[in-house]
Amino acid sequence: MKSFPLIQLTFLSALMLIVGCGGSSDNAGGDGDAPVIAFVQTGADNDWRNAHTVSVKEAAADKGYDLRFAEGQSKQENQIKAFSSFVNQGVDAIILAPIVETGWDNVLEKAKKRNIPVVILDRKVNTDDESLYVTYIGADTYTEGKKAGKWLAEKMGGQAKVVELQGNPGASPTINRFNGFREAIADQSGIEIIASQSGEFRRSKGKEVMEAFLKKYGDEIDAVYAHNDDMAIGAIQAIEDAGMKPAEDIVIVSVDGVRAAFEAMVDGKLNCTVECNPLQGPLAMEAVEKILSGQADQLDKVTLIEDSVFEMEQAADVIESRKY
Ligand code: GYE
Repeated sequence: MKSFPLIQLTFLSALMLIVGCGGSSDNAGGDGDAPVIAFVQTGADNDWRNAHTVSVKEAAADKGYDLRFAEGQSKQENQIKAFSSFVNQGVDAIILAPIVETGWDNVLEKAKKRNIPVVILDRKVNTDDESLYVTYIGADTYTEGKKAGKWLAEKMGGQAKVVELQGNPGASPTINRFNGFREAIADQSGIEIIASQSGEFRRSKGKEVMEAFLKKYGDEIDAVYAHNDDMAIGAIQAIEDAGMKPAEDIVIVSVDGVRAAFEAMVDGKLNCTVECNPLQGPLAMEAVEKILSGQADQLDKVTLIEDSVFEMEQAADVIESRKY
């Protein structure tokens, strides 16, 4: 019997795990003739991301596409492996939600050589060669950061010591929400960001970082700006564990607008969330449909989705109508 070194087997099984059929056959409505569309997702680390994945899978099923799904478990190298594997399979199109902005040129070139069109979804790629993808569709994360900054400056009457929980380093929403917020408070000399660190867009990490901030700065902290709701919810737990009242002793603003954030607002624990709609599947599949029918030139290079701001006071009235 032929034996494989253990390391190679581990690598192979890891690859099979992330590129495996999980998510394809259960949702895809395609038969043998259906276009095969690959979706390379970042991971599954928060409520927003899971709603995003479901939206893409459902939209593919609605179009009758055969969707092949892979997620990178929050690691770019996993995404690159999955992407390359889909190129080798010769799929009809690839949708990529890139975990970080840079480092994509090689695999995108590989897809271009095989004439496989690529749609960039949700997060941006940073490349000098824009011909490497057909179109980008995602939220306007810079404006989201600005909205959060403007809301907070007003709420605090222009005076506050703020701690910031950032998303994954190098991810476009992290960069944009960081910069957009700063632009909004640029003329507010009384709003001071005293600490800023990554909570990786995850609840547990948001809690951990907030605990460290509270240890270091204690009741000096007036407000939290979290780049997503999951980290804000982690921060709420840390604030409560420290014997303080979230949303009262420390004002909290975050981004996404997931159901758990609305629940926290209804409970009086979160002050504000800037919406970021994860239901991007239908837009992505419409783009794919145009590309496959030879109408790629009708697509804008960039489509930004604009969203609203929700405050605690409105939460009870709108929570039932929330779709994610
Ligand atoms: O805010 C966050 C997710 O890329 C816009 O990524 C998205 C962000 C979203 O992990 O919750």
